[in-house]
Amino acid sequence: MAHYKLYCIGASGNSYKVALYLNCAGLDWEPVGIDFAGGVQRDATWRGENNAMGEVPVLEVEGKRMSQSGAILSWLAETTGHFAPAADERYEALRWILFDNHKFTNNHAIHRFQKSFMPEPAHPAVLAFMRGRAESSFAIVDKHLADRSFMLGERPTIADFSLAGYIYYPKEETGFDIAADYPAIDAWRNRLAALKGWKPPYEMMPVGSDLRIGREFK
Ligand SMILES: N[C@@H](CCC(=O)N[C@@H](CS)C(=O)NCC(=O)O)C(=O)O
Repeated sequence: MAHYKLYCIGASGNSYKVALYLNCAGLDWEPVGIDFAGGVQRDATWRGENNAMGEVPVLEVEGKRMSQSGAILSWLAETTGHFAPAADERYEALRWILFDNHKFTNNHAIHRFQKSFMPEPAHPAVLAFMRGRAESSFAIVDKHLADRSFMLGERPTIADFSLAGYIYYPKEETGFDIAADYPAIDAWRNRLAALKGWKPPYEMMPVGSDLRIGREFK
């Protein structure tokens, strides 16, 4: 049995942040799928045993389970040393991880879900609102990356893994053409994709139920 078990599904970019870190760090881990489309994460027993917040990713190590990709990445960096920010970069890493969770990942992920995974098409005004929010956070990150290789400078850290959650899903699924519209994000994601251990999300986590069957999401 692997040392780290990651409860996840292939379509979960929040899970991919942790999966990508574990693989690029060369750690002994395995993905464990959950029946997300069947709604297991809403079940009281699942929440009691895994995550009271009803979300993946959940990382299990030595019998302990933890959630929130930003907290998991911070803990992994602290306990393994891989991709850890330097002591004087820790709050800068936290600052970008918070921005990522609140805006960069969140708007992109919700827009993708509404666009591609709902049983009924979302109202165009809802999609346009989410798209505008995502575009604005993309522009901020694109500008930031225009004159540096990675989020904190010249080497990859957990901040990069956090922001990388959704940037490799197919453009037909996300509705964003990063290669065409955000050149600095595109160059950055290619630098990350050159790391040993990189794989795209559905190959990294070929587990769990498929979101595309289109069950209700609450
Ligand atoms: N901020 C959380 C977000 C986790 C999250 O939203 N996970 C989604 C899958 S990508 C989920 O489990 N959603 C279930 C729900 O919201 O009910 C993290 O970074 O771990």
